[in-house]
Amino acid sequence: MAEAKSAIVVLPVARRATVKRTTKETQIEATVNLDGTGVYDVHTGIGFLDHMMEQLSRHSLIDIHLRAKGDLHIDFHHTTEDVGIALGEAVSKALGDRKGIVRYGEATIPMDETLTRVALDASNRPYLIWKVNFTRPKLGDMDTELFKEWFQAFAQNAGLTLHVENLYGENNHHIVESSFKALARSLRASIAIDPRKADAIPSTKGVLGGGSADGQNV
Ligand SMILES: [Mn+2]
Repeated sequence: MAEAKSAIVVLPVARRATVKRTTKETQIEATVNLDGTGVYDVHTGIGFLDHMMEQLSRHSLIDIHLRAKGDLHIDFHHTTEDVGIALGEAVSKALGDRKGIVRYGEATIPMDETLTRVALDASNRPYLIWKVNFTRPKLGDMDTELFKEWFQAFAQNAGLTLHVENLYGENNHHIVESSFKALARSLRASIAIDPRKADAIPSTKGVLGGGSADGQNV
């Protein structure tokens, strides 16, 4: 009779985090599971923002539970920005010391007539390049100028060098949605655990973030 083989199953450390953030302008609770399946439950009070957060979850495979109550009677600015902050903080917290991650990600996403490219470095060195222009002031009830605010807040708090460029496109809904989808796919690639280097910090410096003043050795 053959000897039973024993399988050693190494369970990965759960890369999950919850962030609660309360100011005079907004109350937000964001929970992420970086190793999810793209399950989401999102209510921000802004329909279009919900739609984008759902796309982000679906295409990054990050499970996102998000509740936001903001001062929408003023406008959508505080809620949009603070959702970006809270979600970014949750992603950064869940990444921990970022050990084992692939670190870089990129995606070029078509949506009918539109093409948008994102390249990112999940190195904990926040920076946003935003080359996205809109020809309409609003999508639904949302000011299109607020999308840059969300990306800025998310990049800053998630610790991403994030470059977003709309290469071409006409439909403003497609332009913004392809930006979020390209972010999602880039994020998915960059935060994946690299099976060949799962124990290593992906930097010759041995640590990610807080780089030297000249930006070298990262
Ligand atoms: Mn859509």
